[in-house]
Amino acid sequence: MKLYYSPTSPYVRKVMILLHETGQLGDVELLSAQTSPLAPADGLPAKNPLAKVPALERADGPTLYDSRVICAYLDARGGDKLYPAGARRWDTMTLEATGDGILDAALLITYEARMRPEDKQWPEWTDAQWSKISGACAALNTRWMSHLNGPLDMGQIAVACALSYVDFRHDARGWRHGNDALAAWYADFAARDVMVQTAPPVGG
Ligand SMILES: N[C@@H](CCC(=O)N[C@@H](CS)C(=O)NCC(=O)O)C(=O)O
Repeated sequence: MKLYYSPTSPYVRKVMILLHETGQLGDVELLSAQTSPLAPADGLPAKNPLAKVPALERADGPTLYDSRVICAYLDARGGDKLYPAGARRWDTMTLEATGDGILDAALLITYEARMRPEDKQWPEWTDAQWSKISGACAALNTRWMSHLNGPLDMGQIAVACALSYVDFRHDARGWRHGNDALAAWYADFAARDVMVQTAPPVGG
């Protein structure tokens, strides 16, 4: 399999952590694809019509895209380790969607600041994206701590990748404020070997 990859993409990082945790790292070749909405990576749109990473090219089927699809596929291939069975499965998937939603809002803020000409930027819209992130952090802090402190699953990995990305690009906004339990959980989770090994490059 070939994974269209960027070392700074938090969505790619979800896939990399799953590959580590399920022992499948050696089954995937990494293909570097630096892509952005204004400059899609060469060859990527032919694999993923949305021109986004991650995308997973398979020998025995069409290319998969969207990190949630790729993670679910690779977890099934690797022995069903990170999406539990039963009622906890739906909680895990909702938690993963929460992490991805934080990422979607955070990435939009990044793109607004980096790609939109300065005179066309709209602070109210950026603040509205931030309120999704702060609302999601508050919900995690008040309603999800028991799940976050349970056995490792894809929901926790997605949330950790999201919080790490918020630190990476939007540290100054201070997501930890008022979210002590979540901040303490994240400090422990971020110290795991797999999180350290997949961290985005400094200055990336
Ligand atoms: N929902 C997608 C989002 C992927 C995504 O937005 N990736 C970013 C890199 S972090 C990208 O490829 N952006 C290029 C673009 O939006 O054109 C997923 O979970 O895989």
